[in-house]
Amino acid sequence: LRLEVHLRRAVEKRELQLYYQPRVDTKSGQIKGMEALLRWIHPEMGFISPAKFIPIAEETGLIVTIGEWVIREACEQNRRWIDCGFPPLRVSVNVSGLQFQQANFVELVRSILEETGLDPCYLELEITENSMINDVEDNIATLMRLREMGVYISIDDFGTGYSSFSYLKRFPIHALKIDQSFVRDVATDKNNAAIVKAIVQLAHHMNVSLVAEGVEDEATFRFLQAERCDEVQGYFFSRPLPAEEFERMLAAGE
Ligand code: G
Ligand code: G
Ligand code: MN
Ligand code: NA
Repeated sequence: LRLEVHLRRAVEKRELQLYYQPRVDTKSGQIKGMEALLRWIHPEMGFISPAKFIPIAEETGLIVTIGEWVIREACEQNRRWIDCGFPPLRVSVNVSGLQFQQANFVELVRSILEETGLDPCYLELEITENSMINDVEDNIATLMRLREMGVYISIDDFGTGYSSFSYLKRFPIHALKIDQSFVRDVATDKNNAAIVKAIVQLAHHMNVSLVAEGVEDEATFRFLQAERCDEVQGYFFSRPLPAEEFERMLAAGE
């Protein structure tokens, strides 16, 4: 409960930061976009993992305010990078279920895009399967409106949730992000290899991109390349970086 009190102040006190991790095109090796990942650096307690504070933010409803800050910050930063003359990239942000279910969510995204002047095609929202299985009809309508706006949508942690194919076929999405637990050891674990191969095929037959997260070594990357996974993300390419470091990496790559 103490953590909750600290978390309430964290937004006002600017203790939250976004780190950025590149999403790499499997074929060309080029950076195609970046995932914004929330970090909390508390003056006394130090670094607090999102795995620890996101669940508290969800229980207390604080995630709605925090999530709004995340989208705005990611859009502002991305707009700055485009204004600097870097080749435009898409930034993806994690949206929690509670945030996605807010009645004004679509209008919030629209107003943030207007305020920041970011073209909607440079924003992607990552939503987990579990966030969408209640009120499926409403959620599909929300996804449709976001899609019509030009925003990209992906399903995060794919394969770990409770959704079924009957929902999946109706979700108007651009990408599936296969969960790290299937990607890890894919080069040596037969079951993971079978699952990843099947999901690549599933994604492609459904006309959506497949993104593999948690790529930590070259063998895993080679496997995903051979299986024609579209994008890869993980420590093998880069850890999530503070904005200034991410910018240095972009500048070095030019
Ligand atoms: O970056 P890291 O692996 O430590 O993140 C741990 C968890 O926190 C992941 O499940 C990730 O999706 C989640 N997370 C990171 N940033 C955000 C965010 O901005 N919003 C939400 N809702 N979840 C986030
Ligand atoms: O749930 P989500 O997929 O949004 O969470 C992504 C989390 O995975 C982030 O916390 C990020 O820091 C972490 N991450 C990113 N790349 C790797 C990786 O290669 N290995 C591991 N173990 N974690 C990673
Ligand atoms: Mn994610
Ligand atoms: Na994920």
